[in-house]
Amino acid sequence: MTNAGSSMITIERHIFLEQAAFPDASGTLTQLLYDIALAGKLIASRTTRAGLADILGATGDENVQGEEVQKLDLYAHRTIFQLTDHTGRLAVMASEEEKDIIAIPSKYPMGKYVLVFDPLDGSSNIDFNVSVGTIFAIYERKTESGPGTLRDVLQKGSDIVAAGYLVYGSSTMLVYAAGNGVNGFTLDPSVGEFLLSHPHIRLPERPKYYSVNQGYEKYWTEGIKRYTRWLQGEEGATQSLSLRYIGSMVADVHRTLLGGGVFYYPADSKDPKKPNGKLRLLYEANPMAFVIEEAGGYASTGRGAVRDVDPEDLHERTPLFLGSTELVRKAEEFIGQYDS
Ligand code: P6P
Repeated sequence: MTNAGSSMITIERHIFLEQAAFPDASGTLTQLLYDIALAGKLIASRTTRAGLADILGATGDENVQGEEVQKLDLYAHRTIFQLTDHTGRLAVMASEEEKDIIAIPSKYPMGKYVLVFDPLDGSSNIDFNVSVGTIFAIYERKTESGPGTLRDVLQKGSDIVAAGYLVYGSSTMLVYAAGNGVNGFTLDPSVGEFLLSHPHIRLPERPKYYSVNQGYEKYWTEGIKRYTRWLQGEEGATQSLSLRYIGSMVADVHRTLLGGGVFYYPADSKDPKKPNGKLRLLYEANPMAFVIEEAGGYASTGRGAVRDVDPEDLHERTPLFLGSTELVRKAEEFIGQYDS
């Protein structure tokens, strides 16, 4: 008789097995990843019912980005905070929804890790039933002890210990990397377990899609315009890719990871207040860059590796090109050649 479920690997079992690859692991990172998986289950339970409850629509508040805060944004932010603030695994947190760093309440023990997250990215799409997601990255603290500081949070993407995302769509998936490759888990809502569904994800050799908001083309530099035409098969290209753009970063990056190609949000001249484009370095670009590079791809600002950027501000933005290495390097070539 087959051992029922022998091929069924839960995320708990997978993270535990992964931990074995790191002999000096204390298990704290393992526990932190469990915490995030649980937060994902709770957020998923709300996003999949968003159309039913009165949770749709905004709270009328504004977040630090000056963006209308959707109720789900707030729920996701609070869920992640409440599941992680007391565990003794973290020294400090940072969230898209909070202007400053988030201290661990003094009544709780300090930990050695730092968690930065975008609790619900793509939230402007919630009311249209478009996939949205949670993005996270984990670092080791830089300061020795006591409450974590801004210095512990403003770390380069090259110092990431683990990162990943949850995508709340036709199914709920958790995709993460911790230095030993990328693995994807699909939530089985009937049992409330994330099951390993996409082991050892690698970017496909043959790219299929390019992903950018072409509505902003008139605001692009010459280099970006020529790069985009190259992706479409002009400018001496040897391939022509199809355009796919959802406008929800987690969904666009997830498709790029599984289908190959390139996702980019370049700097544009549309908004003088956003000379570096729209995406946030700390909790959008760097975590996704880590995952893509763990899967064999590359992530760039257009001038160099995005994970080499030294952050100066919690909410600083960066131009971002990520996906198949060859395609991202080509973006750097066009920008270097045409955008002095
Ligand atoms: P645009 C969603 O608001 C978001 O922050 C990302 O998820 C997404 O990639 C981007 O903005 C879409 O921005 O300007 O194309 O609508």
